[in-house]
Parts: sequence; C-alpha cells; structure tokens
Amino acid sequence: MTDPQPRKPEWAPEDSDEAFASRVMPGVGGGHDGLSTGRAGGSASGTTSNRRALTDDEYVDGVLAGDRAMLARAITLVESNAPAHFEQSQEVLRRLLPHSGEAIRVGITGVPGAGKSTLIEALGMALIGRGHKVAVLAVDPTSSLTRGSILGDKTRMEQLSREPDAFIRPSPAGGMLGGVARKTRETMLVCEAAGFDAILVETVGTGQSEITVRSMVDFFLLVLIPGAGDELQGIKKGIVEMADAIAINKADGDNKVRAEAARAEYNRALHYLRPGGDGWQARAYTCSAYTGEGIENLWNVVERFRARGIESGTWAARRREQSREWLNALIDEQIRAWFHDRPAVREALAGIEADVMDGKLPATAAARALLALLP
Ligand SMILES: Nc1nc2c(ncn2[C@@H]2O[C@H](COP(=O)(O)OP(=O)(O)O)[C@@H](O)[C@H]2O)c(=O)[nH]1
Ligand SMILES: [Mg+2]
Repeated sequence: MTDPQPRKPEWAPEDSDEAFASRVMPGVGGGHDGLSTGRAGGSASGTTSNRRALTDDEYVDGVLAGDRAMLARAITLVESNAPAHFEQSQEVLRRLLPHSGEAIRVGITGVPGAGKSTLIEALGMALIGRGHKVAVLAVDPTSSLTRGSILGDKTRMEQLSREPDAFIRPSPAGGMLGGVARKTRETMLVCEAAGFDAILVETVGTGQSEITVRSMVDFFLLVLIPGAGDELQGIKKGIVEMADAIAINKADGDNKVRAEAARAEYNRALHYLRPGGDGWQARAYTCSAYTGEGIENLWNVVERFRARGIESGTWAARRREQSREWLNALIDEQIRAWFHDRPAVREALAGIEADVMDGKLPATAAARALLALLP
C-alpha cells in the first residue's frame, strides 16, 4: 500500500476538518459545508468534542425541518465509519428515506480544469433563481491525497456558498472509491429529505468515479472544453457513451468558434455512441460558465429529459435499477469484507496465494479451497 497516512482514521469528529473532510475554507464558516456549525469564531477543534450525542428523533426532525446545522450533523453521522455510529445512521436514513427521492440528481464530470465547479456555481445560482434548493456534493477519490481540488471548488463556488438555498458538501475523505460513493449516495438522500430538490454531484474524470456517479444520478453531464486537434482525444469513449448531454464549456471570447466546431463534432460522435434507443438523443451544447451563456439552457435540457423520462417510465425505471445495483454492490462488498475477516481465511490466504503465484495450484481450486474453510 502506498497510502501516505495508512493509520489515519477515516472518521473524525465533526469539526476536525483535517481527518474528516478534505479542506475547509476559512471564511465559508457558518455551517455552510456543515463542518463548522459551532460558535462563530471558534477554532476548528474543540467546539464539538464533547457535544451531546443526538437522538434519532432529533436527527430526523431536524433534517425534515430543513435545519442546516442538523443537516450537517446528520451527514457527518452518515459519513462516519465508526462502528458505534452505524446503527444510528442507518436508522436515521431509514426514517428519512420516504422523504427523499423528489430531487433531480445530476452528475457532472470532466477533466480537471474543464470548468465543472465554475459551471456548478453558475448553474446553481440559476437554479436558485428558479426557486430550487441546490445541494452540491463531490465524489473525488483523489481529494484526500491532493486536497487542492476541493480548495479550488470552494473558491469557485463563492457566490453559491453564501446562498441560504445552497448547501455545499466537499467529498468525504474516504480513500476507497466505494466508501466515498456510499457516503455521497447517502448524503444525497439526507439532503433531499431536508428539502433540496436539485442535487449536483461533481466528479473528476478518472474513469471509475464517473461510473460510480453515473450509477447514482438521473442525468449525467459531461463537461468538455474545445481543444485542438482530435476532439475525442483525452477522454475515454466509454464516458461519452454514459453522458446524457455534453456541455462544451468556455464557449466565450476567442473560443467561441472552436466551441461550435467541437459541438458539431461531438454531436456526430453521440449520434453513433448514444443512438437514443432509450428515447433520448444525447446532444452537445455550448456554454460559458463565465458569461452564463447557455447555462440556463443546460437545465432546460435536464428538465426535458425528466419530462420525457417520467412520461415513458424510464426515469423511475432507472432509479429502481440503480437501487438494485447498489444493493448488489453492497452485498458483494460486504461478503468480501466478511470473507477476508474470517480467522481461517486470514490464516490460510497468504499460503494459498503463494501456491497460486508459484503455479502450484490452479486459482479456481484455490478459491474453492478458501471458501471451503468457511463455516
Ligand atoms: N474562459 C472561461 N474560463 C472558464 C470557464 N469556466 C471555468 N473557467 C476557468 O477554468 C479553470 C478551471 O475551472 P474549474 O471550475 O475549477 O474546473 P474544474 O476542475 O472542472 O472544476 C478556472 O481557471 C476557471 O476560471 C468559462 O466558461 N470560460
Ligand atoms: Mg472542480
């Protein structure tokens, strides 16, 4: 393992930003990201260490009342990896679940620097203008290592982060993508129960994290920038196939003409890659997160997608399928964890692995032998 901080706990008390979230911007306090809900001006540590534990009712009622501080604490509970919090967080989630699901969930992906955060700021402000309550979440499995991207995000969303109708939550430090994904998915549900009806999930274009985010949102937006040469270079074909729309961002100034060319090119690509068999033809659009041009239109596309999907039933079907896949992913994950945790397996694994690596034992037989050790 190359983890630089192998012993660092994933969970830490709410206000302990170092271990818990990736970074808290000074000046974005007041509980906006849920990490500094304590008294104003208090230091990051020490404000909550002996805070009274809340009851299930307090969490549930607080979230349903739309109380930001309670929302933040509920998310912290959900994000916690401490075994002691598991039962309570699941009970709170179970009770919040019937109050979730009304939101439009949009995943936003693209290479670093494409302008996702800037676009989310512009889109988020537009949505608030339309009467929405906007929650911005992030899935960034690299953030606990690099940290920089989250810091960037917070500054790019300066305006949004001051809005009472916006709630911005940085990616939880989680290391493993699976852990981050679980937290983000459950955080999304808590935000919905608190009345947020537009959920924007930003993720970096690392491949696996897009697939993860795609599996938790209704609409998947790929943000690209007009580039020189072969427009399809640099992004994985599979990502284009997953997109419900492509936004060619930075279509401003000198870039406008190139952005138009890129739009045409991606429309051609989408025609082949997403032929619209599910009743939706994915298209490319130009926009500028700077000037705001085309941003409202992106949301019109999302609205149109939803209207069509609700009419045809694909909207609900996708969510049901996502829930099923999610359950199965969790089963796989838990079986695997349980398996590796069995004393008999722990004892025998290294030896059997060595035999397989040395070519003494076929892998299939080895796997069977290990499973045969279980009660
Ligand atoms: N010209 C122009 N620059 C933009 C636009 N959107 C973002 N940027 C710039 O692109 C850089 C990366 O933006 P950021 O939102 O952090 O990208 P992210 O890594 O995809 O989240 C920043 O310097 C932004 O100011 C845009 O619409 N037009
Ligand atoms: Mg960003």
